[in-house]
Amino acid sequence: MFKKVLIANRGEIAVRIARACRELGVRAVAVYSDVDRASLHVRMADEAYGIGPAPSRESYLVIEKILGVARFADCDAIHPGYGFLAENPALARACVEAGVTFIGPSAAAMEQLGSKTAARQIARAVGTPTVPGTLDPINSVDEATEIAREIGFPVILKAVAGGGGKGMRSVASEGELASAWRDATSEAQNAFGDARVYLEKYLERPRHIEIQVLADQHGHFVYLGERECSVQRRHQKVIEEAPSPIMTAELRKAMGEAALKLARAGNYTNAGTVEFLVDAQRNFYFLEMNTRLQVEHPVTEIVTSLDLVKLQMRIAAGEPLPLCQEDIALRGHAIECRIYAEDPDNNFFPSPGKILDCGVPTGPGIRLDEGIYAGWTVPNEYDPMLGKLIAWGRDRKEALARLGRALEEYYASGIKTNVSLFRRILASRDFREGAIYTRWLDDFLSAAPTTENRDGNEDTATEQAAAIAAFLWHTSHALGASASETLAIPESKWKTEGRREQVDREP
Ligand code: MV4
Repeated sequence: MFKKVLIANRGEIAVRIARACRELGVRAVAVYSDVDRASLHVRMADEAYGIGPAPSRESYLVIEKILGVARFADCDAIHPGYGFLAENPALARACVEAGVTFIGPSAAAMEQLGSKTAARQIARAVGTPTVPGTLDPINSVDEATEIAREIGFPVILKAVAGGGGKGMRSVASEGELASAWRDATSEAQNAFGDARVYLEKYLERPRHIEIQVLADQHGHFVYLGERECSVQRRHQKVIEEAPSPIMTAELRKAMGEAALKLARAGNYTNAGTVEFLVDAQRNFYFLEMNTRLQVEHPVTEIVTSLDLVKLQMRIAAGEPLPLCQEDIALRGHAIECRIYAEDPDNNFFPSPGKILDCGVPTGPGIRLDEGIYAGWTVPNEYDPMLGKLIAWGRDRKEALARLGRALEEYYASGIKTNVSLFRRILASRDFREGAIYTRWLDDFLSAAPTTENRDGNEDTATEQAAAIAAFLWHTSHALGASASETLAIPESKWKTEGRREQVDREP
């Protein structure tokens, strides 16, 4: 095992990796930008080094700075986390040259499987199903029309360089193709500097289901079941769960084996995720591969009882996988909420700032992966994710009940958070029934308030009352009051107003 690992990241994932290091008896080295000097990941590490100004282009994204620290601090490995340099083959390559182990796949595997078009070609070659459509970019509207007629409408145009839904247009009929072509190509040009698009059959209301895979350096591959990630807002995941509410043992096996075929063909090593779209008939289609540890890895950890970060480190250190496919058993149900410093009442606008106080949910079946503390200021230079709240239950129903309960215990005052969004989602009939698809949340949020009410959302007054009750609970709890006192109606107008002011700081 390594002696010292550099964590080339910040926030909750850097904290998560530091915890794995601690458990393995490995020293954890943090890096931080000027605005992260007092961040939790720095406090959790054994050593920490400044790497420059707040903008990530001048700090967390500068390979030479990261490797400079690795050399100076005599680290034997680098864990990139997710985002930043995690899927940049240049870092993996620079590590090889510097004699430092990159905790992740090889640069070559990253290039092959991390590229959408290259991965699609590999998928076709090995028989992992892909959405019907072209493999190569299309040169003209006429060519697009011809292909669309062949595969049948509706179709979807996607940017070759695509990501985050940019340069993507669905086309219902031939009459819409020309304008969709103009929109998709110009958006792709603006976003990626690459106007090329390709065409696929458009799937209506598909689910986004991904398979977690692990591969060691000795040719052993396993899949760790799936994660259902259909609840997304503007192509950002909001809630993830394992298992998927629609999964069957047969489908899991078929998708798992399809994912491993792809991983094997790309000589993949370490942890990776294979994304699929799944239609209403449970047909699945390969979408893309993520060659990193993902934000939502905890739901898989919980239902498999495995520690993915420690396994990543063991694999990178050359150890063989300590388990084979038959050893992997799934137990219960886990659901994760991504908690952001953003204002759900103001179009989810980021809400960085100083956290005055925060409440940490605990109790049966609860896990909180956070990178914050009371008194810390959420910087505005980075993604404003504060952490992830994850609930486990013996079944989905119990997991949902625990998640709802833990969300009531969660608060971060001084900033806005998106916690009220989860209360709304958990209260909706569609979500409770698992009737979700990739555009479900966007549809849900743009639906008229009457629809939302019919779906079982609490009205504002109820929600306010609940928030006040939660606040009272915290206040009295801190003072050691009894349960009956916590529900007492405030007797003084001053107290009521004071409490209301506090509550208003919460989402
Ligand atoms: C699709 C699709 C329907 N049919 N492809 C969006 C992001 C990109 N990675 C793939 N995406 C989609 N591709 C076909 N042929 C619907 C989506 C899609 C989506 C996919 C995953 C998660 C959220 C999504 C939200 C809207 C659309």
